[in-house]
Amino acid sequence: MPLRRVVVIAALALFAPLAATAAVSAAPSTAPPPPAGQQSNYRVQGLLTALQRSEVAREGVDVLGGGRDYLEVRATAQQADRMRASGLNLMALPAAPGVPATPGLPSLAQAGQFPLGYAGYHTYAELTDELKSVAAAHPGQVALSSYGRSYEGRALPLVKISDNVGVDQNKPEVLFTCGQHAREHLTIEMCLHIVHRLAEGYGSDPGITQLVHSREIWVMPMTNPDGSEFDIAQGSFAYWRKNRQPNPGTADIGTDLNRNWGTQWACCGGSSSNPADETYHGPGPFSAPETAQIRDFVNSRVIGGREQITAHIDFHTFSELVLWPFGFTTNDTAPGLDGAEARTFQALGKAMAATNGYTPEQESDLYITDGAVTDWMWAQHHVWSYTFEMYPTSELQGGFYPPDTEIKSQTERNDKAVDLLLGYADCVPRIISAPCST
Ligand code: 0X9
Ligand code: ZN
Repeated sequence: MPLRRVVVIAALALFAPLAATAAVSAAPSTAPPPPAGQQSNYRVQGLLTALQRSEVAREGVDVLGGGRDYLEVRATAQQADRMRASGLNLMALPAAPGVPATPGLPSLAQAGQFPLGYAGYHTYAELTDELKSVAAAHPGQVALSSYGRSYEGRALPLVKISDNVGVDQNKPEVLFTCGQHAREHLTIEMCLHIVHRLAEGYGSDPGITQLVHSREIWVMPMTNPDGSEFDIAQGSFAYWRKNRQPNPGTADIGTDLNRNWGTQWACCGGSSSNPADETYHGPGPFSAPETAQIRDFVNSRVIGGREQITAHIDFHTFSELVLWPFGFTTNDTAPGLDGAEARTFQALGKAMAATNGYTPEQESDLYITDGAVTDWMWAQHHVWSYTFEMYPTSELQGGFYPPDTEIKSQTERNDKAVDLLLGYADCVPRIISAPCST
């Protein structure tokens, strides 16, 4: 019990620093746009197996999204030529709106703001302001704090939602994380939508009231704020994915946060050791402050030897998928993930996908990843951890940059899936009538 108290007080104490740093952290990255210069988008068609898709992902090209028989990639002309020469079927795709075909083109948007047609998306400052308002409007249910600071010093926002939010109660805890990848702005809106919906539904919607009453819910709405801000720093989108941590000895910036986690880090060809690549895994596990501090927070929720967080969704875009561990192996089971656990992951994954129309599959069915968050959450803490790849399914529908008119429908689209995860959080194996385990 004393330990629980300490954790709550520590979290609440960080509220003030977040408020205080909102203005300071408005200092944006002023670096020039990344050398995305000669890159274009392509659909690589006829990739029928996970092995084929994993091989393309290992080419060093920037994988944007994909499905059962294709990947969409961002590649230089030379990379495209090489892929075509190796027999791959490439179709050129138009750039998403708001993304200048030629870097350096004047942009209609103000630096540091979203371009025309995207004003409904939230910058870091807009997000933190809005979170403060929600917390102020619902002081009994919503608490805003910070779980640390990004590489560039921005406070990393943390929202707790529960019926008696100031007290650490003994209830199943659920975590939602958004924005590990900078350019996936729709995911920030997803986490913000979760906060609004749970805060505003409490006391009026019986289902939400019950969920907020019976759970402690943590939301990390912008886990890579330096990257998210950099992506809009020039007034048009930069296609930025990684964090903004320099790589000593190179001119290359950034680590792919979703390759930097400590389970099977860099094990299996599902990430890159080249700092220039989009899937650079960093010099070591948790080398990025942004992943290390999520790890520390999740570790801090071990109370009495038991991880309090039981379920987790890490939101990404795009491809409309519900994915579960492991990503580092194409086997359904592995040491630490037995048959009943795999069936549980599948059952809840499929049930959630049935509510939003996404495709459910194991992470590695898309392509192999190592050092991804969901593998760590499960292997380290037995958190039932899912990746959602949100709208759309293709660059042709805007890729990472759908217009803001899509925000409402595409975030609401996940309401039932979010509720299902919250509802099962006390005993996820119940979904296959298996005993509740740790
Ligand atoms: O590559 C990723 O980290 C995620 N896709 S994204 O386009 N948003 O970057 C997918 C992670 C899920 N894991 C696997 N597909 N193995
Ligand atoms: Zn992503």
